[in-house]
Formats: sequence, C-alpha cells, structure tokens
Amino acid sequence: MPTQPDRAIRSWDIFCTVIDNYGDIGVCWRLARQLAQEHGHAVRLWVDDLTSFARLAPGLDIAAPEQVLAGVTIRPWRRADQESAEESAARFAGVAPHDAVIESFACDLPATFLAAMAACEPKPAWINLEYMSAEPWVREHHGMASPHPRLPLVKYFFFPGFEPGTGGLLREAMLGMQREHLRTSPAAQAALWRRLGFQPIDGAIKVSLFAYANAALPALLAQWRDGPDPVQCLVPAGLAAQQASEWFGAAGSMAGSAFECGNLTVQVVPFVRQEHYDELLWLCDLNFVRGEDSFVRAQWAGRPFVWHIYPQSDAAHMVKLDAFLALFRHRLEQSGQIEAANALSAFWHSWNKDGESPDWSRLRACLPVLGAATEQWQRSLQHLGDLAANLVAFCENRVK
Ligand code: TRH
Repeated sequence: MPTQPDRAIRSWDIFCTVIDNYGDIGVCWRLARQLAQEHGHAVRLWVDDLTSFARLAPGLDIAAPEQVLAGVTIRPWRRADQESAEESAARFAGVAPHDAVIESFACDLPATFLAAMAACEPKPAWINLEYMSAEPWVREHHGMASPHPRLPLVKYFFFPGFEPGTGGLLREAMLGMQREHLRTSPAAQAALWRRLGFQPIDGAIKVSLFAYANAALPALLAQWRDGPDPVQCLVPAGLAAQQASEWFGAAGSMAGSAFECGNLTVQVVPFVRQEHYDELLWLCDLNFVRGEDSFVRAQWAGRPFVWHIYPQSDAAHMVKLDAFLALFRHRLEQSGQIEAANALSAFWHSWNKDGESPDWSRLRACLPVLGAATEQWQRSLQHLGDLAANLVAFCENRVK
C-alpha cells in the first residue's frame, strides 16, 4: 500500500529577491507556474524587483500591489535592508502564511511573516531552495534541517541537482511533447522563424548565444567568420548582442539588427517571454547558455551546449563548472568518446576564463557526438523526477 503523506500541501508562498539578471526570478517564476498549473495549488509569489521580472513575463503590471498572472498571485516585497521594519510589518500585517513557504536562495524572510508562520498550527513547511550545483556535497546537504534559534520552526534545505539524492531539476510535464512538436513540424518552425524576425540560412550551423559579456567572444566570432561552415548566430537582445554589435563596429543591438562578415551572420532576436525561450534552443544545433535556468533548459533541449557560468569573485564558479563537467564527461568517457569529452572541457574552460581563445574547429568536429550524448543525458536526468513534484513530495512527507 502506498504510504500516506504526513500532510497535504495545497498552497505556497515563494519569496524571491532579484540579485541581478534573471536567474533568481527565472527559477522562482518557473516553479510558481508549475505548482499552480500542474499541481493546481494556490501560489503567492513575492518579488522585490518587478521590473526585471517583467522581462520574463511581459504581461506583468509593475505598479500593481497584487495581480494574478498564469494562475500565480504576485505581490511586491522588499528585503530588510530595502525598507524599514515598520514598513515591512505593515506590508505583511494580516497575511496568513500558506501551507509551504519557500525562501529562494537564502533570501531572509520578513520578521512579521516569520512570526506569523511560528503562530500557525500546523506550522508551514519551510524550505530554503538553494542554487543548483553538481558538486558531490549537495547530496549530503539536500534535505538537511535547520531549526530556528528562537521560533518553533524548522527550515529545510532543498538542493536542485543532477544525481539521485538531490531535488532534481525543474521540468514541465508537457516539455518533451512540445519539443517534439517543434522539431517535427515545419509549419511550427516557420512560425517561430517569423516570430524571431529572420529566416533560416540554408546549410548554416544554427547557434543561439545567451551569455554575459565575454572576453572570449571576439575570438569565437572571428573563427566563425573565417571558418569553413556558414554560422547563423541568433543572439537574444542583451549583453552578448551588444558585445557582438561592437565587434562588428555596428551602432545598434536591438532585436532585428543583423551583422554579416565572411561565413558569419549574427542576428539579434527578441528577448522573449520565459515560456518561449525553449523554442529558440530547440531550433538550434548548439546553444550557449548562462547562469542557472537557461543552463537547465539547454540540457532539456538535448542539443550540444556551452555554459557561461555566473562568475564569482573567489573563482568558486570554476569548481562548480568542473563538477558538472566531471559528471557529463563521465557519460562520454563511458562510451569511449574521449576526444569529445576533452574538446568540450577545453571549450568550456576557454569560454569561462578571461582571455583564452576557444577552439571552435575542435568543438565543431565533436558536435554530432555531443548532441547524441546530451540527448541521452537529458533522458537520464528525467529519472530524477521533476523538481516541483519532488518538492511537493518532500514537503508532504518530511514536514509534520
Ligand atoms: O540571467 P542569468 O544570468 O541569471 C543568474 C542571476 O544572475 C543570478 O543572480 C545568479 O545567481 C544565477 O544566474 C546563477 O541566467 P539564467 O539563470 O539562465 O536566467 C535567465 C532567465 O531568462 C531564464 O529563466 C530564461 C530567461 N529568458 C527569457 O525568458 N527569455 C529570453 O529571451 C532569454 C534569452 C532568457
């Protein structure tokens, strides 16, 4: 007989602070939508920067004190260093916590809300959703409890990850079907190209390029320009588009801009709502991604990908990069694909180290092998279950 959960969880508060860029809100927004749409739960998402959020969710009204979008209730809030204790107390006065409360990426919860959680009976499930990492210690820390020093509350650490014993990765139930539809439907592909504002170039390698400003980009653009294969590089409007346009000596990097030289065509595509970003990845033969959420999406796309990891001052990001590479390389090495493993590592290292020139022709030669390996990799990741469903089960079974 299946074991009954200790407690049904039907409603969520998710707290998000936008540190920079779109990764924090990207993860929280995806999780919130999934809990609302796939699980039918009530979700209230607290976000401290609605302007950044609106890039991913263009329907958002950044002035609204409360709104419902995609089935999720959205409320603004401020961190303790952004508003006074009195303002925060007034904002949360009378707000009853939901069954589960997520503080994402260790953003501290407001004192008034925490006190309300402590007064609840039963207590809400309290989760700190952590950043994703492939480092081995994640498995030991996933699910760890941390009792509050004063209040009768216990916080649990929930780690996304790539191995059994972690929380897995966010993956919507319909994702595989949607991907197959785009891949097998010329009409859907044609419609997507129209939305992007360009047409496919016959015989060109299609590359999507989402990255931070990157010291290795000029060398890569030069190799694409001078290489034997035509390259059609689709760059979402933003940092990389700006850098590419400067490299071409062009004036603008708005969506619709296009630059050409030798065998390279760079086209700036619109920064789309989050639900549509995957389509760009599915369309391309190679995807450059960054941060956390786009990195995960590239894996579900099942196409070769290059990760520009979020840089940290103490170079901790290189440890994370290598931890992921070690897992991914293991796959390749098991099937004897040593050159593909080495080419990938070398390329990722140059892409993430200032001033090193990435070796495009070496990576190019390995794309078919890397494509097959990524497809296999994403299939095996699915066995970990989807993070949202894992989180629901975790809260229901562990938190009394
Ligand atoms: O934007 P990122 O670099 O985000 C981060 C944050 O900087 C954060 O502070 C850091 O801790 C974290 O990385 C590791 O990269 P990421 O995570 O890929 O987020 C980008 C989001 O933007 C992702 O949800 C996909 C979305 N997106 C769109 O919605 N439309 C688009 O057109 C594109 C290109 C991306």
